[in-house]
Amino acid sequence: MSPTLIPPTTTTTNQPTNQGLTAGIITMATSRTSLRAFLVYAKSAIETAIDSNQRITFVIGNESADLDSMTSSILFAFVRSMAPPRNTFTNLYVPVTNIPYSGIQLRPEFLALLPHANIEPQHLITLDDLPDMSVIKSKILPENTRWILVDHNALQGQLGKIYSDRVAGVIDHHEDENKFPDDTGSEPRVIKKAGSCTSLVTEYCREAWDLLSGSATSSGAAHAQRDRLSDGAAGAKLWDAQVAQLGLASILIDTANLQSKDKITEHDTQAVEYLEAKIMSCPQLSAKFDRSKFYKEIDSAKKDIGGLKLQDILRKDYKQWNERGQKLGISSVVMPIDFIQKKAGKEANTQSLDEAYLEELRKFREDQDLDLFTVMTTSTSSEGEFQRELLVWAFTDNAISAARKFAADAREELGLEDWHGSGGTTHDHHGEKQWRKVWWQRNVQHSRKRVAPLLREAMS
Ligand SMILES: [Mn+2]
Repeated sequence: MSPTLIPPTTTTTNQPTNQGLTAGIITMATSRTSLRAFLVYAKSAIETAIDSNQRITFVIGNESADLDSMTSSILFAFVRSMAPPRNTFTNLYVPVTNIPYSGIQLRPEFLALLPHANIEPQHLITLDDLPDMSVIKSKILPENTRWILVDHNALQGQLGKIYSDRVAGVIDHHEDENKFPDDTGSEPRVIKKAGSCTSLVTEYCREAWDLLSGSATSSGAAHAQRDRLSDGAAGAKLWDAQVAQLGLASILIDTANLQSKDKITEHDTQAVEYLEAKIMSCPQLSAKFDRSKFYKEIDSAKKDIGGLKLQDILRKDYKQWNERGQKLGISSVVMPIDFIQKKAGKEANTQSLDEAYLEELRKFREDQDLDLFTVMTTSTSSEGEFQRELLVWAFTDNAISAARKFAADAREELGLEDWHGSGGTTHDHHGEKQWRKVWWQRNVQHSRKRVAPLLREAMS
């Protein structure tokens, strides 16, 4: 027999096993498994935790639930569950995508990517797999949980109200909100600048993943020879390569296929190299894998939002904050305002595009009950240049002062330049004072990661 690359308990079936269920604590079998089987198992573990009052560790991404958040949580949970640190709270880490299940359909890039990892939307663990927010506290006791945050560093929303004290670790590339202590014991506290959070997760998991895989990063005749002798090893390589593709997709999307000089860091280039090596050492994938083709496939899926309703486009990549009792919401849209106008005009069946799109934004704002609503667009100009538009709309007196302050304070840093028909005066809407303005944001390196803190600062 060849030296085993994997522990002897390896399961090669696609079915989760129950052997990890022991008295008291839910444990994942240390066996290697496919992502598909892992997710099925992790999902069932939530039910077990509820039914038998057991401990559970969640790995959760941010509320915009973009590709980066989804893959960060999965990559971390997948590797960490198979190589948990000693004396850990639980051996199993359950990755949660921070949206209801219906939100997956709004993310065509998810639908394009998941088959590469041999999973389907229903394998993802979403908020719908947790108890209803009104009863979750009694079904999953806070003291029975631990939360690892990826792609954000403060647990938001209803979950934040109940479980903030139970945050045990974080890996993120947003501004540090200093919400929890420096010492996180055996869990990470990594907050660094990087194009993609998935790059930081990859870096963090690398050592453990290598131990699991033998030396999967190096290829060569010796390995090939050895692998032929072991179906289990070949299976593990495929599973690793599938997960690697998930991670790679996020990093490529976040760095424009490693072309975006403003965003890319050493963490990203190294993570891409590492993940790509995992893909290339899998015989089933290496022959036909082409990074640029892969990037283009996911990127065009992401931009293919023409089939979505405008309200869905606005909530597709959306984040919300409470700042001194005021509610701020920011929608990121991968198409320009011009597209939003035409879309709104079409849906309302009217020629008056300006009124139609403003009406749609107003409706979104009302549904979310916002004081301040911002839309950030990204697009490519006819000359092929990456560009950003920024719309800020204030609906209350406090928000109006904040918006004016933001306009003055952030003008230089963001390179704000008046947009045609840009507004910028207060006006009455059915007796309510409002303020709205649109800019070109010429300093395009600044994403919501920077714009959100600037807006929040102006509100405080
Ligand atoms: Mn991110």
